[in-house]
Amino acid sequence: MSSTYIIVTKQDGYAIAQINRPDVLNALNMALMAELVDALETLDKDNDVRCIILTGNEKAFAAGADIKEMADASAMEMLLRDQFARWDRIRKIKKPIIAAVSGFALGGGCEVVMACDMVIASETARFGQPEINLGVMPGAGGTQRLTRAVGKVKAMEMVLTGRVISAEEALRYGLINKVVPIECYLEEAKSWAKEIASKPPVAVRLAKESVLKAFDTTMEGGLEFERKNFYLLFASDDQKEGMSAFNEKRTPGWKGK
Ligand code: DAK
Repeated sequence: MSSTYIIVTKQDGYAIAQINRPDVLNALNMALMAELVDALETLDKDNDVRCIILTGNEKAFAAGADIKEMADASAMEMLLRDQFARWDRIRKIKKPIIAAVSGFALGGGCEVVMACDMVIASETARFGQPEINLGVMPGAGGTQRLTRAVGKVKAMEMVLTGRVISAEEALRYGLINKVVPIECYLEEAKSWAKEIASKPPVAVRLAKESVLKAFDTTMEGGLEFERKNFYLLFASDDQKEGMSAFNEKRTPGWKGK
């Protein structure tokens, strides 16, 4: 199911979707974004896949939306192209997505990373929202998700100055989960994906949904949502199996329902 710009491989219960437009540091043009979202949605429906790794190459995860494609557009063209509606579909993916980042994750690239659920980075990874230097500002979550991840003052610094931060700094600010040497970042992401793929899939799905709910609801609404998902899991075979296996001191065998 690989396409022009996205290479998909599957193994051990997870899939890797690799952004592949290396000549322009994986700049995200419309065709690439369409293929990326299609690939993620296909993997979301694939029963053999329980976790998705999204990655680029060693030099770039993605250096942003394609500036050449946007440069001459009018506001009306930007609105009517509706190219960015696709970006919203990434956050509807139900399976966990791990971003494995090396090199540049800038502008739209950083925003795609922030739409993922966890982030493993190589020591060479660089994160930033440099849109201010182009006369614009972030448009796909860079003012909202970044602020929630790193807090107001750091988000202001990054968005208003366009300053790029290192992997170590991103770790310190809670933007990413782990930094590893460049030789290991994909292997590390694979080991996380394999671990998540070994968990009961329905519980993983509802747990992801519940954590994401924290971003767009009140505490009371979120707790209510969490509790209902918790109760719902008692309708799954996997809950019966998980708790029986614990009591019988054996490894559970998940059915995924
Ligand atoms: N777009 C198009 N081409 C790009 C690009 C980009 N974002 N980034 C790099 N390239 C191309 C370069 O033009 C160059 O192509 P050639 O000249 O060889 O044809 C090639 O990639 C290699 O780049 P450099 O020669 O510049 O490589 P360096 O190592 O010297 O520099 C760099 C790497 C990452 C520092 C530099 O390339 C750079 O500053 N790139 C631009 C980074 C940037 O400003 N990114 C933000 C773009 S704006 C929205 C959703 C998303 C967005 C907006 C709205 N909505 C939902 C509403 C997103 C906006 C953006 O991301």
